[in-house]
Amino acid sequence: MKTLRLLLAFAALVPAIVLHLHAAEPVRVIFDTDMAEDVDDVGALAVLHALSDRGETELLAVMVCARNESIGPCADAINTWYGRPNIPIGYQRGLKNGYPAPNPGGTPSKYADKIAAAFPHKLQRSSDAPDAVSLYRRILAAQPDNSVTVVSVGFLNNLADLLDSSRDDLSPLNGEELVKRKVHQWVCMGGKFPQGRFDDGGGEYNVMYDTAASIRAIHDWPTPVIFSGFEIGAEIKTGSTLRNLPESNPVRLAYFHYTGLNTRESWDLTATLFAVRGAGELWTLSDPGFCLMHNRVPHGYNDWIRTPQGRHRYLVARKPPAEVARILEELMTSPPRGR
Ligand SMILES: [Ca+2]
Repeated sequence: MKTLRLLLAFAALVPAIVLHLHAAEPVRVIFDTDMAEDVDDVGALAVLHALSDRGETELLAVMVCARNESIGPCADAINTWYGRPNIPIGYQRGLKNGYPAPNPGGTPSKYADKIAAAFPHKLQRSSDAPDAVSLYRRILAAQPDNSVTVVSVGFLNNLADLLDSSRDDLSPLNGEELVKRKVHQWVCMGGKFPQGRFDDGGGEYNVMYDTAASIRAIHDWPTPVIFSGFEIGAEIKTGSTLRNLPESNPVRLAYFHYTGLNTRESWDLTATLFAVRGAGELWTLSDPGFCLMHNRVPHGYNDWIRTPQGRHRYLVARKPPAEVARILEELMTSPPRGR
């Protein structure tokens, strides 16, 4: 009898649980990418579009943090191909020291200009796009409080510049206040955990070049930061199943020019998947701590300090890399809804 009562009580709860699952709001994401030297940015953007098609996320904007006139058009072409031609794109104006530095020509890319040349889009040059900081401010100001997830998969110059921004016509709040009000969390593909240096003493790519920007963004970010460190994406290899897709797919073309359609590490895809779906069964989160950036000439590196007061955590692998890879491959090869 007791069992029956329990069963009846559970049955009464089921509609509420189902309703709750269906009522889950899409995660509002701003995607901040270099999309130049490596190709996993393209895979990550494909994952975001696939998750948008499933109603799990809403892509509010793409911000470009590297210096390269083809990245904006490339991202615009991919967004357009996925049926979202009006996603705003912002372009950096404050990059001090990207890869390879010093290089006035910007970060080279094996694919960005080719994607832009092959697929329809509106934006002709990255620098035709609005300043990323202004676009951040405009979008954040219009969003509900504590609702936005920032996913960065490149250098941290845009985020540092956002924190440095002053009140203006877009918002009466300065950058730090605006982030604190609107950003639920920042998911950062960057750093290496818990040991931040490689054997040669160097740091992780995204945080090491514009070290001053990394220091400002990471140390002063006023809401929780979750790092998907180098070690997470490095184990997860994706991209080879793109060879089964038609050549008319821009994600396939980008990987073709970068890897020859062999696999590539999945740093940016992993951060993006986590940003939308959370840790789920795939990862656990570290204890809280503080990601301390060291400013070493010419490039910096990160360190990890465990402290219960910390606003930072990093992902820890839980499932085998191949299992995560299967999920990512399925998303990055999904055709756009309606195509
Ligand atoms: Ca990247």
